[in-house]
Amino acid sequence: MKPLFVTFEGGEGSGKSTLIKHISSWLTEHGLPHLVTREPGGTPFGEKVRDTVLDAGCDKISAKTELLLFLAARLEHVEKVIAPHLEQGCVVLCDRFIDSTVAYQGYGRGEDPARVWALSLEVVPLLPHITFYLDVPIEVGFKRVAHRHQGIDRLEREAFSFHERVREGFFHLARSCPSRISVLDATRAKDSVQADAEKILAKKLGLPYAS
Ligand code: Z5A
Repeated sequence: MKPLFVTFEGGEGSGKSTLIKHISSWLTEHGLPHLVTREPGGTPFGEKVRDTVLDAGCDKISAKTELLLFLAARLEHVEKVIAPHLEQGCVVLCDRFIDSTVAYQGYGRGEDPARVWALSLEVVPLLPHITFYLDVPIEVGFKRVAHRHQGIDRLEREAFSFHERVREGFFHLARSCPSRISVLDATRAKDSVQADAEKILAKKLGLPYAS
């Protein structure tokens, strides 16, 4: 079994969770063992960091503190969960990873993106094999999740301009790493987005794919 680390990136409501669920079923149909996980989260510590860092009632923490919290959660996640699964030859599907850190804490919060990238890799020297960046205009993504009852978190309540900078950041990353990051136009119907992702994964995994 060849391990494969796949990450899903995008703005709020871009359809990452929906696509991951679909790809998980698709991998099951092909009999491929896999893990579905997310960031921040994926370990008990990571879930606590998630609660803290996304808590809308949390006092304003500095951009650097926020960055270090995401990285601390990632280190635990990779050491305790992701790396052991990859070592067993699993496919790991992860909702957000390093590109979110560069896009949100770098481009969004205004920390130097190159430094955020370098620090992230110093703390956790692991890059995904494949990253799907699901692109939707900010207003489309927010409209899709507007019905949720839980209220909006610290990052969601940031200004429109913050989310625009994040989106630009994702585009910049995609241009810098074209062999790793596939940009999917996520304004299309779910089945079109899913078909694109399946095709790319089938090629990488050596699976037959009828388009
Ligand atoms: N963050 C960070 O700042 N730095 C970091 O290093 C990391 C994370 C790792 C996590 O939020 C926050 O953490 C995130 C960045 C920050 N903050 N923001 N903003 P989260 O995990 O709670 O939220 P999210 O990642 O933004 O996920 P989401 O809101 O759940 O969106 P999604 O997973 O991308 O979308 P979805 O749940 O699959 O779909 C939303 C709805 O759209 C749903 O009703 C679907 O049925 C529908 N949908 C999905 N696809 C389509 C298509 N193609 N057409 C129409 N409708 C669709």
